[in-house]
Amino acid sequence: MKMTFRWFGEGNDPVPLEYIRHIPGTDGIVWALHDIPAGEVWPIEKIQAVKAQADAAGLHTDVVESVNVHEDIKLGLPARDQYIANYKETIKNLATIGVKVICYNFMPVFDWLRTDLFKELEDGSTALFYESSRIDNIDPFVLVEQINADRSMTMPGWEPERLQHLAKLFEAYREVTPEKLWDNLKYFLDEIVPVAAEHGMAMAIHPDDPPWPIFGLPRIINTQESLRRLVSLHDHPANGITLCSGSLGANPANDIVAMIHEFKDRIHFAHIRNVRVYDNGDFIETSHRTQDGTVDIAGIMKAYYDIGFTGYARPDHGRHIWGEKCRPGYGLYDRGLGIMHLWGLWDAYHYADTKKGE
Ligand code: DNO
Repeated sequence: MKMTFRWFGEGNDPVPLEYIRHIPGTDGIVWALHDIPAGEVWPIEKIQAVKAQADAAGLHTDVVESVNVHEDIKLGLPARDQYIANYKETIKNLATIGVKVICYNFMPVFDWLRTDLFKELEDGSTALFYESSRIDNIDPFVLVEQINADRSMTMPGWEPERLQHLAKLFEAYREVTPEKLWDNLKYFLDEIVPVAAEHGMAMAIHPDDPPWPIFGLPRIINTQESLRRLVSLHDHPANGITLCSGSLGANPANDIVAMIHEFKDRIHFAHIRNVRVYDNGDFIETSHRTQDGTVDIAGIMKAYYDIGFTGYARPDHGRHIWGEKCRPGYGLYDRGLGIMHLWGLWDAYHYADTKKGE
């Protein structure tokens, strides 16, 4: 397992790059050019600038999260061919610095969604929270207006420059059934996976977060069965998965340990975090420690250990602790603690294993 840490870039992330090196067993950053809009080619000079910064801090840049997929590709519109051509150019440019994994998602309109970014936990720290009743039965057209009026409600996917397009997008997605979205995903993968493979890279789809449809939009990557369909859609090792235990874990019916065993050859990137799911379907993100949430982190680490996982991993959203001012979910402290919990489990399994028979 190769441990990494997500970093949003100079001026965009308050975590100093060199601090990441202080976290034991952590060798690389997970990065992106966050200022390049989805669909545009990532320029080589900008890619190389990030690589130079990471090199100076002694960290690798093997994993990109995310090269976002333009909505026209997800919608299957004629303009998708140009956006797919641009995606291929980006892959070629990323190959110049030896990128190995590209994480992306195929969630219409939105990426991850929460209703509260700083919900207080019983220990006084705060964390990302999802309150079902605030999302279920919401009319997205009304919500666009509300957010237009109150920018403090902005969430990923609701960036001011996108807001005016949201109503149009919802309109366009009325035509897109889940089956149509699968077709559009296949079209994308058939074009992209061979190019990624040719450049020594793997594509790794991130599951839907939360793992169910929201605002009436189709969402298709959120169960073991859907991951099975995904890998068979374009049957090549470079058509892979970012297995996110926190996203999938918000649905207690998802057996993540079983997924690790079934998709072991296709998991190129592991996002590992805990979440506490309440009886009414609400969920809050907790520390990574197994006992603090409802996701079996110890079992998940055992599964990764047992399959001899050699892919990339990262801790995922952390709580906001010790007064840290950080991007929601992406502070240094709790993610650093998270890594130590994950390595602690891994090392203990390894120790128990190597002692066997001695
Ligand atoms: C949230 C992240 C997601 C993820 C994308 C991958 O914190 O896990 O935003 O980066 O879904 O494309």
